[in-house]
Amino acid sequence: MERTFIILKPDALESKNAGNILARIEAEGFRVLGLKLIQMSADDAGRFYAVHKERPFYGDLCKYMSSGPVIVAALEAAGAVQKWRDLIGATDPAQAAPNTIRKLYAKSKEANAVHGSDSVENAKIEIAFFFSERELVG
Ligand code: RTP
Ligand code: MG
Repeated sequence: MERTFIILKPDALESKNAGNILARIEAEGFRVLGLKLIQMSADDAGRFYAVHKERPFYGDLCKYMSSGPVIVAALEAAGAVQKWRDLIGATDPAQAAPNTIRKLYAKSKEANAVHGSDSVENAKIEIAFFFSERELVG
């Protein structure tokens, strides 16, 4: 079984779609291993998105991701990383396929409802960034 790491971003909580997205996670057959509501500091967001440090949107992204509460979760499924990325759709909701989470709930390319790890390796790093082993079910 594979793990992925996801975030319900500030816009998803602001628009009260967290429940809809969690229901979709269950309906699509993911097992939730860990889940919590947090608010990242700008410093947390900066470290989490360090891979994007040189990108022009990095500063805005860190400010945005620390602007309100988010829900972080570790999910398990067969092929969880790609399964989640297929379910969320393209980064820009205007480009996202019908019925994907970003098509349904994202507001813009930045405020795009959800995050998903882009590889199994990064999923491990991202889960460890937010969760201790004791916070994950076996
Ligand atoms: P994520 O990492 O959040 O799952 O999103 P992603 O792989 O689809 O997109 P990525 O290229 O990794 O970008 C990370 C997040 O940065 C924001 N972004 N803003 N204004 C812009 O042009 C722009 N481009 C990216 C989005 O919030 C994106 O999800
Ligand atoms: Mg990404």
